[in-house]
Amino acid sequence: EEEEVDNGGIVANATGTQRTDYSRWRLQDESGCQTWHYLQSDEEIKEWPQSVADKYFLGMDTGLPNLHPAKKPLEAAQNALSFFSHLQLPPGNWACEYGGPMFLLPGLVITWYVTETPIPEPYKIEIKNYLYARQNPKDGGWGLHIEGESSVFGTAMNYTTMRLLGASAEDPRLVKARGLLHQMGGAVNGPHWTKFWLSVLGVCQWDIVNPVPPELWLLPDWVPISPWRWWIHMRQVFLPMSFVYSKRWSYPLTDLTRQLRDELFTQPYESIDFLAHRNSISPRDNYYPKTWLLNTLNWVLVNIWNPYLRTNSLVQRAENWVWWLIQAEDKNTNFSNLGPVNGPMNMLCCFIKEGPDSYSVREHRKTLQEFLWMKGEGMLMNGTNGVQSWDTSFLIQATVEAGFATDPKWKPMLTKALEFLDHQQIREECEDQHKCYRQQRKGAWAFSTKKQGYTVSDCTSEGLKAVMMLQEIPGYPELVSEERQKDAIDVLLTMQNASGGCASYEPQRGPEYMEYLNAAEVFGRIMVEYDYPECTTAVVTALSMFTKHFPEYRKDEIFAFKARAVNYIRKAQRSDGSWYGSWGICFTYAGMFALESLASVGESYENSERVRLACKFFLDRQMEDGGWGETYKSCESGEYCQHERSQVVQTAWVCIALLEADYPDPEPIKMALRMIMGRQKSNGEWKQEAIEGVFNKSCMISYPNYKFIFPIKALGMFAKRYGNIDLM
Ligand code: LAN
Repeated sequence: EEEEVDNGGIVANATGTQRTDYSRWRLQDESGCQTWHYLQSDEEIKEWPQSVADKYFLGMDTGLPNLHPAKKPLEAAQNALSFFSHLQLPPGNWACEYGGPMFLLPGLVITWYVTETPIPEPYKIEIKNYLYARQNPKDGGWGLHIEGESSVFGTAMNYTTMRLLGASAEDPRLVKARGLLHQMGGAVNGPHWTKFWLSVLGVCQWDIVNPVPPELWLLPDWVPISPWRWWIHMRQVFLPMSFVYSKRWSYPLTDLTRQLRDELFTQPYESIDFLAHRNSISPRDNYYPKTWLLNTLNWVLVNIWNPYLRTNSLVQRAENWVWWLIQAEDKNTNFSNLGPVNGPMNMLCCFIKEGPDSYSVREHRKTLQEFLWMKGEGMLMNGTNGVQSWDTSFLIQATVEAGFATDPKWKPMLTKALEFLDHQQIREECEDQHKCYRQQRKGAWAFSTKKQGYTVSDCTSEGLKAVMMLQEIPGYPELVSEERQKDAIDVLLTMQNASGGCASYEPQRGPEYMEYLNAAEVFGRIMVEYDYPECTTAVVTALSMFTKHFPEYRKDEIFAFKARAVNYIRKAQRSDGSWYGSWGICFTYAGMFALESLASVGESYENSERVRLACKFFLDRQMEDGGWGETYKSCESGEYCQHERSQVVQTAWVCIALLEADYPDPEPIKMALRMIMGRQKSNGEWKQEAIEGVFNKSCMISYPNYKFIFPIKALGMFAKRYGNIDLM
């Protein structure tokens, strides 16, 4: 293949596919705000050398040395930590690709297009490369997530993205994708969010979009279905979406969008009855079909409410209130926004309301960069603006658990990590906290950064535990004071549901029957908060650890909280001994947490039927090579689905579970750890296997650092219990 050199190191192969020069990419991390930069001049390149972490993320050779082959668990853990320590970033945190969902880039790219935001050439090239790399080879489409089968959502949205980034409709890969899209009935069969984005782009007419009435925000707070009671991700997406819907704002037709009108449908654009397709949806996209209740409500909104009852003054009031809430979200997050869906949408609202060159639009343009990530396949959009606090907390805990924290070799690394958590603890409440329905947050940790600033029950717990674990070791500075630890506890104590369980960002605020109004079609369990064994366990263990240090602080409340929480864990166990996981795949993940909860109140294999049943559930599923492996189908179906190959991460989870349970026979755990050690590379790393995480039952998301964190923890726990014995 002939390669032609362009400026900026961009090359094109014979088929015209371009590629940037990977040695020019750099990840910048300023207090956890991560952005990727493509260096243009030789001078810049000299001044800002590429780090090992950059190279690793880009899939380049890191040059890290081969290590002494591990025979014992702690040797394997040391080797892993040696490798992983090189990936720590200057502020002290770890980072990684946080991809998986395939519906995020389209929202961003459509927003860029309609707000006429210039897209740097290297970004354009590498986003296309990523989407080509993730196109399903079988049928040419894209799914909801990287491992999912092709759907209209994935295919219509990513096809559109490709075209907006300059890919030709005649490119054989796009021809194939279009063929599949037509086979699935075209974009009219997409879910609600496809119809929304394509209407924004001016490729669909707004009649095809099921109602997103901003008026709902005028409901009094006591109404059980008031939006402030919904799961925060849904209400924060609904918010800007309702603003745009209310205005029926569309980008003026361009040559390109005119072409897309021809390409995305199976019949001529002019002949499509958009209103009639409101409820059209392909079976592949219809994970959670709309209920009769929602369909009726939509019918009333379209046929009665909108034409006859929706007065101008009502619309004005609703839009004003919604706009106020959008601004509050922007202000409270410094334009980071809660996530990758409402971020672009909020920017679009600012564009509509304040114009293309307003301060708000310019700020959004900047912060949206923080969602992008470069890897060997190209550029993708992360599920959050990073995994900073979460992964850093876990790494600290695994390292302490393995007994490495007292080793001078790891002290600088761990001190840096502690400094990071110190900086990232949220120190004050939001402005207008109650008016914008925000949960208490002073003392909390977010999943990513303090700037994003959203309390999460388990992120706060894991952050607090990591801090306490290090600070009690002589030689580590006390950075997070007693008072600030108590602030974290104050937040946690607000997070319990009536059931005793804990949810994610807030305690459950609305009734579970709200799920009848789930309009997204592609996701399950999204409308309100639920109980999660994972989150509940994290809070329980944080409270326990805290009580050891400060036995008197809010003693009775903590005691009662824990009792209720563990009771919930007991009740959530299924009759086969398992727990369903909501944020990791799936039973192996939740089981690890649940058994940790039970262990924390003294329930183990020896004294608890429940724990024995849980161990049996796992042992019945151990694979021949000693490992465990379940596929993402477990999350979708609610039944354990064996993977064809065992998985390092899930195997580590089960080892931890069995060790927490004090399972009496070490043999199955040894076998599992041998499998894990056997897969370790000579430089200490493990290679990426199947996807690890999930949200809303149907969408998977990658946690690439788990393949370091959990094996280190499992190996360390084993050595603590059985000694650092030869395993290989
Ligand atoms: C996350 C990521 C982290 C995750 C854990 C901390 C692991 C969990 O225990 C609690 C929930 C939380 C914070 C979580 C919630 C939902 C998120 C933010 C995500 C799975 C990452 C991406 C996802 C978000 C909803 C993606 C955007 C999609 C929409 C449907 C709005």
